[in-house]
Amino acid sequence: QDANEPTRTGLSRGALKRAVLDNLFYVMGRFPEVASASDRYSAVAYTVRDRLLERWIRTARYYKERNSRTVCYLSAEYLPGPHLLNNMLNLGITRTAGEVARELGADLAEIRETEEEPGLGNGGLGRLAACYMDSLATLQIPAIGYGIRYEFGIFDQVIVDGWQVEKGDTWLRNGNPWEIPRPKLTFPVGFGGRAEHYTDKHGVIRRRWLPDLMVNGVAYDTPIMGYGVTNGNLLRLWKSEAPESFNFQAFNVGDYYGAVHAKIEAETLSKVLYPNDEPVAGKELRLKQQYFFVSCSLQDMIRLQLRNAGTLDRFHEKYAIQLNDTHPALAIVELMRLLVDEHFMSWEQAWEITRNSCHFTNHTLLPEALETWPVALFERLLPRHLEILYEINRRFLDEVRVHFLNDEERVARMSLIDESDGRKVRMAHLAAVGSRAINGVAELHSSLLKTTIMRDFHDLWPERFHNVTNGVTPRRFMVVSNPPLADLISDTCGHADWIRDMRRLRELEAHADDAGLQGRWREVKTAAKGALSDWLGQHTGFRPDPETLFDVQAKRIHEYKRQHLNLLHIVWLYEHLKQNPNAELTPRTFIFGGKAAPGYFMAKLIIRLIHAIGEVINSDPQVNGFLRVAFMPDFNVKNGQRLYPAADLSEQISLAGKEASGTGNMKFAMNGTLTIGTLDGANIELRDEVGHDNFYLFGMTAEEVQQRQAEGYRPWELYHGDAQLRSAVDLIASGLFSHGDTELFRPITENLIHSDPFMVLADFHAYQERQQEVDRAYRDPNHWTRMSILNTARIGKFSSDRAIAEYAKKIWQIEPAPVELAD
Ligand code: 26M
Repeated sequence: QDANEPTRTGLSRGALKRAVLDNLFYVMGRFPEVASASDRYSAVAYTVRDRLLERWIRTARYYKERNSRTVCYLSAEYLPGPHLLNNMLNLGITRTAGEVARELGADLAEIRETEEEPGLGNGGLGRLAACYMDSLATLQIPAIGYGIRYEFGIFDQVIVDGWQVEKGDTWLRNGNPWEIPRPKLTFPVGFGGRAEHYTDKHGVIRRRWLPDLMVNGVAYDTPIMGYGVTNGNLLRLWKSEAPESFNFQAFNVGDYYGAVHAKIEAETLSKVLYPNDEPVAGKELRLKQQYFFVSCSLQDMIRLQLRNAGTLDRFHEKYAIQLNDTHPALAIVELMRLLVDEHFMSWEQAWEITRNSCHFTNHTLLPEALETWPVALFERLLPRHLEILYEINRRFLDEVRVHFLNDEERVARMSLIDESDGRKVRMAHLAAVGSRAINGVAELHSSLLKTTIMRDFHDLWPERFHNVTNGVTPRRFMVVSNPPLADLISDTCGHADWIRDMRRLRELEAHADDAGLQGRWREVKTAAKGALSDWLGQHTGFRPDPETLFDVQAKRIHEYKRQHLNLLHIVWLYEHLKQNPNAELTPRTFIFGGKAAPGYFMAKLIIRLIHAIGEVINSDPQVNGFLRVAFMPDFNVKNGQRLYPAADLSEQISLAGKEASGTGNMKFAMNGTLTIGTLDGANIELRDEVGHDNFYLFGMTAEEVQQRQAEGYRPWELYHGDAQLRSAVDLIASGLFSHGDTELFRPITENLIHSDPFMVLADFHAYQERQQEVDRAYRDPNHWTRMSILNTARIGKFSSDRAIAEYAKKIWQIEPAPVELAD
């Protein structure tokens, strides 16, 4: 029967095996004997891809026939992680594929390792976009994710002498089996030039833009399949290219060099991802990237709507555009320009459509992370857009004046233009004015939005404000990254429906005290720790002991996330152990992971300090039975998948009020990791869900932080007043960790003592106390395992399926469109 199955679509062992051999020969041009690991990977990937295509194309046809309302998720970043195993899971062929690999003398684990992940994002925001694409498909909601096909994604991090060194990411080196180029789907995007008046054929005076540079955006499509459904959505990323005509123009006037130069300029646009998780002032190329992908995406939507409806009058009924932070906020101005200038719509109607199409998610309250663009730069690159922005602002400020009589200060505060220090466009204000709905990403964050950076907007339009607490996909972060745990859960619950309905994990609760489950639960955790240890041993030379408590902090390195609070505690523990060699202490391995923005001096120095402390502690036989420090280089989606299953304790220790949500907290807890954390972001809701007894809370509340700062925060008083804290800081300053160099870490210690903007010293004592409680609790395995099981059992709320269902209902008003697979 297997022999009769079609080679390109069959899911049986026989069909899969034939397909892999076929692809190895006809796509990669290799006999099995001479195939490289990369050839084998590609052959398997093409085999899986073929099987997605039927579903994917069927979905596209079905959505088109139904003319379904469609979510357009606009994001400058996506971090999907490796596709292969996720797609196998969605097709339900993971097991068969493993068998086929074995029969062919290959190993699925090795094939899986060979995949390069698309690192098209920095961290939380990009990974959230990928989780949402997964859930949109699984919930059968028609959606297109629009973004940029960066040729170079986030850098690879290597550690040299304890310092971060950035290596260029070459993810496309061996080709990308998951994408399909669509050269016919190309849109022109203009830059620079000027705007002018002209008289149209009806004698009406209109305005138009005459750009002086044109770039093409070419679509590259990647299928995003749902779990256990036929639906497959579309991730459409734009690559920039020079228009063909450009060459000839310049060639005719003899400027060959100029033509080549222009071509290179055009291709630069989608070359590289900015590796910062906050804006760097006035980077022209970044603004170009944003406009480039926004313009291509809107032109694509308009094309589809004109093809289906013949008019743009109901554009907003067809599309729900979601702006992932302000990076795509130019969509508001560009949609106005396209409707008014190019499709000759009245301003009023165009504004009605624009404002009813767009929705804005904010991801940060940090003032330094709010995007602004110098008006002069904006005008030079997008002169017509600046005019439109001014007109939007003029009408908006009139509305403000009518609503709040005699309050010109408020008008100045709310203006789309910041006039205070060189004129700047405020992108968050633009996003707010042009959107139907504005949301934060956790309860605390959404409520702080209303009282801080968006306060005036909340006064004006309270009904536009929402909260949608972030979520993450259990497919990737449980089933794909931790199969033994997934199997154990399914076994215990008697079904695998929890993968689609995470609230059903609650069924585990009844078994939390069951000795049999506890034993198996611990075995799964210990095996994951062993696997992580092996990996770390191979990649760093230090193999942690899986018997120790694995205490993990993995996220971008940032002062507000307070990796240095963790370090101060480690240094304190070290001193404590040296002074009390017989102290009763649970053996622990502190594991860090995370990249620093290449230009963020303090973050890079924190990485150096982690290594410095690790070097001294790990080679001190006096403490080695109890204390070790490891750093996992190149924290990315793939490496995260190794980390989450292996952690006993997850560090979520940002200063309250600073972390919008955090999503690592959820990924760890799903895998039975306990959290030590502050009342920040989604930690608050996570603690409420898993139970206050199963969460290690410490630190000031956001309100206390505000009060403390208003009173005047004086870290040096804390430093002088607390002997343990002082000696921990002093030990770093003493040069112990830097071969006697007392200068190296001074920027960190001085900053803590004299400024401490993220109040590390204020929370130190509470943190240390709570860590002692962790230490004691871990020594009671049954109690610890019970808490671990309860964390997983009660984590259901943080599935991205719940988050997307909330967006669908509260924000987008969109219904599922289930696709049937043909019989
Ligand atoms: C902007 C302009 C120029 C260059 C880079 C940027 C930029 C890129 C990424 C700014 C911010 C970026 O990401 C911010 C981010 O990842 N925020 C995180 O979003 C998560 C998902 O909502 C939250 O869970 C985190 O709390 C939040 O820090």
